[in-house]
Amino acid sequence: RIVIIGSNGQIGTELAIALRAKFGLQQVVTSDIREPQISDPAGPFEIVDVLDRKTLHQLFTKYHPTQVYLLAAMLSATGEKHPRQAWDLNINGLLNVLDLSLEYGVKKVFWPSSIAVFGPHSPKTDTPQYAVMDPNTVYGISKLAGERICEYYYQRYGLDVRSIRYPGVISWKTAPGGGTTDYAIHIFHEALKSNRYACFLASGTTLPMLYMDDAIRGTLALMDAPAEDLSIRSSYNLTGVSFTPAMLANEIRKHLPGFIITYEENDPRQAIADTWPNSIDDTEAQREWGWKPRFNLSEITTDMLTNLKEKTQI
Ligand code: VAH
Repeated sequence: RIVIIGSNGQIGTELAIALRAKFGLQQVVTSDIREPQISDPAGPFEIVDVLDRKTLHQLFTKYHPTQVYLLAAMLSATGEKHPRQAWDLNINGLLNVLDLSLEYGVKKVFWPSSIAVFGPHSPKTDTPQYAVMDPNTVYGISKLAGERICEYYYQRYGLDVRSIRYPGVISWKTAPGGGTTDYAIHIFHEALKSNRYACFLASGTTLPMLYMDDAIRGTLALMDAPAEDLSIRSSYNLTGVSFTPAMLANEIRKHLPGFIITYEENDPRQAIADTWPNSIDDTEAQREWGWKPRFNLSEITTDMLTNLKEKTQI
């Protein structure tokens, strides 16, 4: 059995769909702190608080998972509003899952990191796998610490835990999860609704992004790779395409002429975005497990608008 903890989130939701398509509906157990909103083809679901070791124990005892995907976390913007809760959830949730995965002999564990592990003194362009990392958001600090803990559990205990430093992930199936890159999702909803969008990041803010289809395909490719091929047990750099809000608006305008974007000043998320890389070097992922993105900015824009149009017309 495969268990996904945090299956209601933006990435968890789509990992559940992909893993159920691959392994079968009943082979994948989803779990989150509350019932899911979207009525996904229901496989087994459990209410689980990743900070409550008792219910977590019950989950592992009931299903004896061979793989565990931990997607429960508090993201960058929300984390700055609730720093202690973000640290607690992101770190103690991870430690609980790593400890129980060891105790129950789980074969493989997946845990998401983020480009948020890089900070103001990290190289901005083509940020390499190994670099100065001085994150100054609680989210980024917790993800950097989490990477160190994952590598430790691999080296000290032999736990096969694997991880990806996701850039901003763009998708249409779920609402975004309180991150700094959420503008790149909101913009599509607003464009279709009112043909205008007030962007909380400045027009020239370049950030590395990844389409959800690529993110899911890359995650499954990493999890399928032979363990001996993997040299990185902290977390792999990964990226799709880098762009600015202005570039995205221009792409949207090709589909929705007259689309207007305005820019709000002084949103706290700007200060977060300014500490992150403009672009990422993901050579190791390409070389060690064949990573290659498929969606460029034009294809992301077309796919988002097409699917959101259909979704809102249902
Ligand atoms: C966030 N979407 O904005 C997440 C992600 C790199 C961005 O970590 O916090």
